Amino acid sequence: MKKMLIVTVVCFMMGIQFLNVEEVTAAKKDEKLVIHIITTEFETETDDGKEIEVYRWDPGTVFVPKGQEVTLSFFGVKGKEHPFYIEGTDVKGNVKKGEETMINVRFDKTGIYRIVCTAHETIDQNGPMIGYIVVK
Ligand SMILES: [Cu+2]
Repeated sequence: MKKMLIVTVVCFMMGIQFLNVEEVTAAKKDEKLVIHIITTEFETETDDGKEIEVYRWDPGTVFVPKGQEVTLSFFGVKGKEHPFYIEGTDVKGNVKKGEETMINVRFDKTGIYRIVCTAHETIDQNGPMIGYIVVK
């Protein structure tokens, strides 16, 4: 039991170590940061037998450093296609199943920018398929 605890603590500390390495790598200004986002889908059935589903960006929230050019890589996994725009910018695109859509962006102002899929924007449209880019 004591051994298990020690192993757990060591694994936890190594996890923290890896996290630090990750942050240092991502913070390098001369390297292009690529942020990967996929399209996914959740399905379930309510108690009265109604099937409901929602399309999502995954991850639903990403963090981008202000003033740094980053590449957003969207890969279509679930759903035929997802036309989208990024609020507060002129960025528009479309993500199709099995295809990767790459977009280079730079945000010069801090804030929260929403990635809105126009096909699944609301609950009625099997959404909300809205992601959040946090620029800090
Ligand atoms: Cu969509």
